Amino acid sequence: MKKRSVEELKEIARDLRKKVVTMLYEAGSGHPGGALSAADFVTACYFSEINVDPKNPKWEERDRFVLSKGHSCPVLYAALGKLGFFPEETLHTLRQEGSPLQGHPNMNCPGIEIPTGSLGQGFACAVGMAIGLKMDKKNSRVFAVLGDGECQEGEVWESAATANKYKLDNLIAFVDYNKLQIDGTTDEIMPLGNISEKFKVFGFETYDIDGNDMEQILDTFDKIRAIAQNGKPKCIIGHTVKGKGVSFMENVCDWHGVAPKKEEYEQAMKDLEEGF
Ligand SMILES: Cc1ncc(C[n+]2csc(CCOP(=O)(O)OP(=O)(O)O)c2C)c(N)n1
Repeated sequence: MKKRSVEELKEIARDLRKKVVTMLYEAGSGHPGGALSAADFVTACYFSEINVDPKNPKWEERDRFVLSKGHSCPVLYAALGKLGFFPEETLHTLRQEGSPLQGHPNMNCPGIEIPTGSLGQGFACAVGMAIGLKMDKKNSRVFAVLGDGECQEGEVWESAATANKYKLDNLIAFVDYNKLQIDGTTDEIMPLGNISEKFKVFGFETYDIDGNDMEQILDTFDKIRAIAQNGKPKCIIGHTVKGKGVSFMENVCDWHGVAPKKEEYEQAMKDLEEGF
């Protein structure tokens, strides 16, 4: 993996965000909020931490990345395109019939490990992958991104218990804790209590960080690598902002699953280019 500076990674995250907004604008539909909140973690994974080979997506020794909150896939597509898993022009085909880039990820897209979108299932698959890698005595790791709303699913906790049982220290979960879901705050819809403590009692090593802070994400990866084989799965609780980087989308629930119209698109690109 090429060594990149924090500044370079922040620039990549900004580029991914611009691509997300552009893809959704062109498609006329999709989910901006959770894609923008997860952009820094996705960047840190793909451009600094995980081992993948865009020219050989099925390389056996690769790390696995599972976007369990599959609706946020535009940011994953933007990362995969930038890395060369497929031509970047493909990003313009988001959600079109026949495109590998569907509204939720599927296996027609190079680099996608498992179809996701039904919340909870991706994490269960990630746990299964981590078990499989252990059985095969591989050193690869599995990174899984979950939403906080997704953590209301029972399957998440069945999977967490399984990760504990099988001592999956090769599993790194990231909860994109942006405090919002489709139509309200997670606290209003179904309070989660202390997510960090919950994962801890399920046997995870936990890390509470600002999930939009590149330095903190990289620092956490360093900490995780330092205790890589301690027999415990890891969970990063990344406190994030839904819609991060776009002034009128930040912390606004209505931007969960709506594409920007022309003027909104132009404003969003200006915000991402110049800051606000
Ligand atoms: C099993 C299941 N139930 C319901 C949905 C519909 N759904 C799609 S996104 C979403 C909200 C998810 O909230 P969160 O996990 O916090 O995602 P984020 O805020 O990061 O976008 C829901 C309920 C689904 N995809 N799967």
